[in-house]
Amino acid sequence: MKTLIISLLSLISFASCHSEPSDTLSLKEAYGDKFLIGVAMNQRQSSGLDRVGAETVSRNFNSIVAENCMKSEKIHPMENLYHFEPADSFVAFGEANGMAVIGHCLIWHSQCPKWFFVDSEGKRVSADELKRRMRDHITTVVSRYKGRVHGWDVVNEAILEDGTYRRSPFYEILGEEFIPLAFQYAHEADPDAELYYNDYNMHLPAKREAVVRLVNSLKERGLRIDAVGMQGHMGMDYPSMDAFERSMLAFASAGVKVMITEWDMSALPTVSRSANISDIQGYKRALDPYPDGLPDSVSDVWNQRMKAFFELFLRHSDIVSRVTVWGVSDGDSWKNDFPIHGRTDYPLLFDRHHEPKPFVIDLCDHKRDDK
Ligand code: 9MR
Repeated sequence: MKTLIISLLSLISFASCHSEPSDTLSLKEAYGDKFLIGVAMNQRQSSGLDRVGAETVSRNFNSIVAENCMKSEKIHPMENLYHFEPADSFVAFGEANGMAVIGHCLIWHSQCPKWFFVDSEGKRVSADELKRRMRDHITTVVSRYKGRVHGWDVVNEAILEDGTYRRSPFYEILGEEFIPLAFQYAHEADPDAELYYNDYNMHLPAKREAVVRLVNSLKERGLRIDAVGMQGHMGMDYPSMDAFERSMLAFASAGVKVMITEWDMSALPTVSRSANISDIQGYKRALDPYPDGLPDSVSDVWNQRMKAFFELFLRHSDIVSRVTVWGVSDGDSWKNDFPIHGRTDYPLLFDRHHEPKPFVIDLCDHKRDDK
């Protein structure tokens, strides 16, 4: 019943949202020749339940990435059980729309099921056993979509802000070696697929340098790595454009392409919990200041900053191969639940009615006038 109601609501808003033809270029029409214009899809969109969302994707983007359905916890919840259906429909959606399909992600400490690291008695597995499990997982998933997935986030978020390795179970059991092994297994399973290292806060100098060292060491071993994914989770006051650009250039100098992989910009102020932790209600209000809409003054600053970053990516289109936003419309964003559940954020390119934000219209109109 719930599904039926959602479908009917989707149909109604689909009709109202798309009744008027527009002469505005879509993002992929305007900038698809510079780099891939991608978006993360959730399961409701790729399965067709959210038809409005799916339509916004097919109209505006030429690349998709799975927001959750290919993560190990979802696709491989138990050692002898794979759950492929959502990932199958995600890949099929991309193929049906002629898009570059991106797999996210093969090895990540988060959203990784517990069974991965323990034996039947609950004891930590040996290095050899973890290698066997990694190989099985990567080979099974990558082979299933061989020739259909354009590129994989092979390892996600393995390096900390200070440039050291994250103490994840992968690292604790295998040491640094788990990263080259993951790239080797992925390449063996689909030699034609592009392979990426993906991480956040990549503008920080120590992290930048560590990722450059990682790229160099993979290349020295003769392993394939095509690009570094810079997750673009931004705020109104971070990162500085200068530091972000410096990392883009550093990665390109190491001989890989740069991808802006998870772009979104919170429009809400950055709030420190330490300010007054006894005032819980005040803290919540500070974290959710615009539940009924973004004030124009804030929206203007947000749009200018997003536009400036997009122009930065365009200026470096010789080294940038993809720009992917992390969600379709504001209502879909993980930011509405972080750092507290149920707040109202405005971080994406399309608003809650699937209308493009002013800076997107601006960029596309500008391009149309050029044509
Ligand atoms: O957007 C994703 C959200 O729906 C999930 O609940 C969350 C679970 O960790 O992961 C989010 O996506 C993350 C991505 O996979 C890796 N980089 C950080 C993203 C935001 O947390």
